[in-house]
Amino acid sequence: MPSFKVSLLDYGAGNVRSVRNAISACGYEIEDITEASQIAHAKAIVFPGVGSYGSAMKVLKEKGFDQPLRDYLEGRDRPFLGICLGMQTLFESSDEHEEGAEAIPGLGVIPGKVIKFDESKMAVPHIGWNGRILHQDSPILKYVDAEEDVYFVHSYYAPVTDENKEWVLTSTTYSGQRFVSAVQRGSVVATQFHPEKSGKTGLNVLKGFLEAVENGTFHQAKNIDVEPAAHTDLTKRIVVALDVRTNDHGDLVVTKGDQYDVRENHKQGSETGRGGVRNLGKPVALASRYYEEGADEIAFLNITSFREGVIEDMPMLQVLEQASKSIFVPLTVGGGIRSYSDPKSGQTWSALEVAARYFRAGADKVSIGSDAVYASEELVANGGKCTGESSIEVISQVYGAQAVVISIDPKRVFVSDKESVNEKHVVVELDDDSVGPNGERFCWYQCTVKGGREARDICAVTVAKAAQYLGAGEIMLNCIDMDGQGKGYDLPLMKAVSGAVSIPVIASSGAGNESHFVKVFKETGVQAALAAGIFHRNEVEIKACKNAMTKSGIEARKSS
Ligand code: 1PR
Repeated sequence: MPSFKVSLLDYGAGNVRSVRNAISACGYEIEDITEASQIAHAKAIVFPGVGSYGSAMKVLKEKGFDQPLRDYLEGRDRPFLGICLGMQTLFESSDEHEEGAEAIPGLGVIPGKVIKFDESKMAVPHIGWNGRILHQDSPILKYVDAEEDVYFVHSYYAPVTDENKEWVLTSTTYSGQRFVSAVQRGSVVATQFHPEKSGKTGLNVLKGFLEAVENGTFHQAKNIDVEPAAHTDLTKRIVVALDVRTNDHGDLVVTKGDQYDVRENHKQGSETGRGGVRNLGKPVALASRYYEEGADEIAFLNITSFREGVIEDMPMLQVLEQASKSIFVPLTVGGGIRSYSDPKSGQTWSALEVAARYFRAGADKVSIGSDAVYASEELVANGGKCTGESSIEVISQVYGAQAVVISIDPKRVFVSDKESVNEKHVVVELDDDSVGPNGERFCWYQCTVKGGREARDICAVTVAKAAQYLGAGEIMLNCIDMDGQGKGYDLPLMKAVSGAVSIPVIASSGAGNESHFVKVFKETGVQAALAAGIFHRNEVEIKACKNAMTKSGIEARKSS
């Protein structure tokens, strides 16, 4: 039986539902800090920073939490766990501020400044699973093997310096840049990574911390000599997608199409010659299975959202609420992330309000499909001038680029020569495996909206670049021609888009076996590969894909 309640410093800036769920999963109750006076009496404070450095510090100040927190942290003998921004605010200042403004002062507990990753050398943000180099042997990490990877998502980092090195618990390298990935001094602990999103490894970090509070064993941490050349690598991710919709009986099911057609074909006796919606299982149960089997991320896509308003579509919110209680890897939700007005009541919701509902329900990222195509068209029409009003811009401004994924649903348009295509479209040369039905050696990838139902006069490369410019943090790149075919990813498309943007690209559509994952990672610049059908039909195990990747020298997540 736990002897204390965890005091959660949730200053209301965003979704900390997963942190709450992870603490509960470790068997602890939570007490919210709503008054500054509670800080001094807390037994253990967990501070999951959300939003930007400036806004976090501003809210701490406005609520009068900043000085009581400094006092609490002063002696290093009161248990504290900061997460992500909750670690960065412990430093003296951060460069995360508006252009031209001065560095924002932090709590100043750890010497040094938080700075931005160099966008000219690496994709920013640093998103995904990466390792840890141990600088201290600490009871906090008692239940975690040194090799296990943890989940990061951040654009700013604290470098390891002579001034802060006695604080460093672990460091991590990203594209050769070493940064502080966890700190501990006395009972003050903080992680740049997200324990609540790092699967069982993350829960074990939390367990180690809570047990050290319980037993008062923080002092057992001992410094370790670190090999200067030690480094870690960002792993390539495997994402499982669950296409969700209501079937003809009104049940919410996971389905899977062939080239986006999710109905059984040619059902005998049916008037239309078409069968019902394929039912491959229940969303939360399937997602839980994938979590247990090692999925690095899970995406729920409401594939009929173009028909109804997402706010009305409460089952998807419930799916997220349920899933986030027991699934501790990043969750993305897509379908219907746009502004919406209810014709009956006349009430309207902005895209930001829709996204906020999903973040509060437990989503870490929202994925925008049709609306991203419209926003890109508008950007091009405006000669590259942003309106500041698109769903990508508004959601990214409030929740950060890492929370905004763009889902692109292109179809191939084969052509025999480059010149016959309007010059605004990027034409891709095809390899021998992908030539067109009439031997065409080129194609451009035409974007669609409404789940592939309507083609638009804009290509996938243009939408990807526009979306990055508008503030998206990641691209989920489907291909309708390859979807459900099991013949492998569309490599020319993956190459063209990942080569045109600096944000991570998730390859999607067409995975049929382990070798397809190896191929897409070896031959293109994508950072993640998504599959649906092969996992739903139990044809291939996630573990087998990771083994094949590792055998081919591709880093895959190591987990407990
Ligand atoms: O336009 O913002 O409302 O978003 C709609 C979302 O729903 C988009 O992300 C769009 O891709 C998705 N969507 C719409 N219709 C379908 C459909 O299948 N009829 N699903 C659909 C797209 C993409 C992946 C798919 C992969 C891998 N699904 O989730 O599962 O292609 O499949 P595979 O491994 O079996 O080949 P908006």
